[in-house]
Amino acid sequence: MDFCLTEEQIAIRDIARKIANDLIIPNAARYDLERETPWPVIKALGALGMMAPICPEKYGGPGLGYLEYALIGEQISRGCSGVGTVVGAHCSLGTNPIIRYGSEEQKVKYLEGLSNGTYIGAFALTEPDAGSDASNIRVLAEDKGDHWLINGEKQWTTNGDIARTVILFATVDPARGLMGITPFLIDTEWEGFSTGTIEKTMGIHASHQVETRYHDMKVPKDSVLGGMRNVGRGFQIAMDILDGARIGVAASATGIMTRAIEESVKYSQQRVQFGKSISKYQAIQLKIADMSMKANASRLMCYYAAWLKDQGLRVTREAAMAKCFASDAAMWVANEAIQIHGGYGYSMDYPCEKLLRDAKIHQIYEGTNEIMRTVIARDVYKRGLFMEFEEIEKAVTSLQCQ
Ligand code: COS
Repeated sequence: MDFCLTEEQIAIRDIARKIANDLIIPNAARYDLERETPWPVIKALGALGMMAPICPEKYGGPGLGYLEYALIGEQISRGCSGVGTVVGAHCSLGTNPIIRYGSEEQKVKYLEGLSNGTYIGAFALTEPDAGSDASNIRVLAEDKGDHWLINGEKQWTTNGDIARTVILFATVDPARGLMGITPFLIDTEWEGFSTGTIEKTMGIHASHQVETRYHDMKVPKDSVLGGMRNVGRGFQIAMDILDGARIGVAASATGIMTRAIEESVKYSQQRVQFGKSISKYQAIQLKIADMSMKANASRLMCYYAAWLKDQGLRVTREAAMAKCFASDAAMWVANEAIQIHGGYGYSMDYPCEKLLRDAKIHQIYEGTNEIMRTVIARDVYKRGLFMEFEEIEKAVTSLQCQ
């Protein structure tokens, strides 16, 4: 067991940390207030290949793994998790499906632009009646022989208004249920695509969630992600992609906690009450200790899930655990940070109230934490709790032997 990051991983984390300090933190309050898309950050990350670290070198990316993605995502969200959501949705939901399932033509056409931030990617799964019940999709893709005709609307599409590509999940036949769901790679420049207004969300204002609309949209036959063999495989593909995205949510929540602790340590050392710095009081120290424990546990769970994914293993349980634990912890930690700051914590002049507003969505998006607990419990019933270590060991050994 080796918990050390490599020199390269440390360097990547430190570059992301510097971008957060220099470019994100000084502008985060404005992004929040103005609901502004953080283009300068996207540009800077894109120039370093950090918009999609998991994109293979062959297609213009840096060819890194999920661990590096988590290291970067954590730092970005430490700066502002609205920015973290733009990047996370783009990378793990918008780009990863093309990397994992796209055809060679689709990869060649879009991955380089997605990796360097010229293109932004989005993922459209959710509909009014298909939220947690992701299989209940109504957007219809009719096979018209030489093309598909797509009609319907998606909700809550993060990056929908700035995206060049959308991974759209539609049904080719509602009667086929789960087996009709099909992934499409939609170019938003194609006719028939439009977006609705930006949702007035509680937090993560730098990222936009919009309705994406597909109206009499004629799309080429080969716009099925990965080609015709994936007709009817959309649900499995969406679930697989969400496993990876949940690692990103855990990383983002960990970044929120890190920032909350940094701010709380700084403030408590400066704030003097009853003749001494409040950091000298046990009431504050106990909070700092509990906040740090939760952040560390979350970080370990996140990196572990990322490491497993980089071994090529299915991480459904581990990603759900990391996402659920870290997002619940982030809510708790951000709340404690406000408490340490007292009245100032409640003020928009300090970063803590934003951390709490931003933390909340982490318990909801990429699957609610109720769904995460369902996924975890089902897996424990199916495979047992301690089986996993043996299974992982066997799987990793067999991968190493290949
Ligand atoms: N990876 C790969 N395949 C998966 C998978 C995963 N993580 N999870 C499920 N599948 C596949 C399997 O093939 C499964 O068949 P088997 O039973 O043979 O393995 C099939 O999909 C059906 O899965 P399941 O029976 O678990 O589906 P359910 O409808 O019962 O439950 C839940 C699915 C509720 C867990 C799922 O709908 C879900 O995660 N919902 C939340 C959706 C979400 O996160 N929405 C937010 C999107 S924000 S962009």
